[in-house]
Amino acid sequence: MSKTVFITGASSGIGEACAEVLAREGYNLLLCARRFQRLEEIRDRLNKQYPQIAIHIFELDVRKYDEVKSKIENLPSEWKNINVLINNAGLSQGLDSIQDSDIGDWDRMIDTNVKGLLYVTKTVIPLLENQEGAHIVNLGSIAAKEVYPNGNVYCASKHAVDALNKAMRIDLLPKGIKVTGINPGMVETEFSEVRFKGDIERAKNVYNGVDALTGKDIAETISFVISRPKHVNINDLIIMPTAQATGTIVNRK
Ligand code: NDP
Ligand code: 8X3
Repeated sequence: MSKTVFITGASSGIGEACAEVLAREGYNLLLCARRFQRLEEIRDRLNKQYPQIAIHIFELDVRKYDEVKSKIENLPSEWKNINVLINNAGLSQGLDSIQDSDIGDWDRMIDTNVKGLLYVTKTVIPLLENQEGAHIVNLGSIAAKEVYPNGNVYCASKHAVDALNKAMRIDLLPKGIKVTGINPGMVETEFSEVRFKGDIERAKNVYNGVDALTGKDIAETISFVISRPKHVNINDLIIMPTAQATGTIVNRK
């Protein structure tokens, strides 16, 4: 029987690419995000390309615990056997010093990247238990491993994900649920547009002269990670563009 992968934040970027790559690999897909219309377009496109898989979509704001709990607990029964959870929903807001940054931006990052990931994980664990290949994949970042100027709260939120990877690996050990942290450098997605609140020019400049990673690069890595034999877990990966050495040291053409 085909395995089911639940991807949060599947409406763009890395999440959308995971849906595409994992559909190609024959997984059934449970997809959520806030932008439902985007999810409908992705579902319709993938249904045409891969008619052999099943796809279920639903609107979800991972920051709202009651919504997370009720929507996941009330999934149709055939969607309650989840093999893999990809905690991908996340964002950065602003790139300012602590003294100059906006408290609303801090709240959105912490609520989404840390609390949202926890809410979804807590709700999905009972559905992962006893499933073949039970696995949680958490999207961290190079910002989980280092801190760069003005990255403060985004870096802190991703450092928290790094700590939670380790904590989940310990706590979920008796349940046999694998936990993997995926930590990319620059991936060209809507990430910078969101960080710079729709300033497209500023967002484009982030990737100027760099062969950045694509969502597909990350998705293919995740596909590899979740297809290892039962006794093998890849704990943690850092994936960078060849032209990027650290969060801020980049060799631009
Ligand atoms: P995108 O902005 O392209 O995608 C982010 C996704 O998260 C969207 O589908 C968005 O959907 C979803 N999302 C955001 N907030 C919420 C929410 N409250 N509830 C549900 N879904 C939400 O960026 P990326 O694909 O690049 O980002 C994906 C993950 O990868 C993030 O965790 C990011 O921190 C991480 N990452 C990104 C890197 C990069 O350089 N791009 C590098 C390292 C890590 P919607 O708006 O429809 O809700
Ligand atoms: C996204 C990568 O370097 O902009 O997590 O923080 S970075």
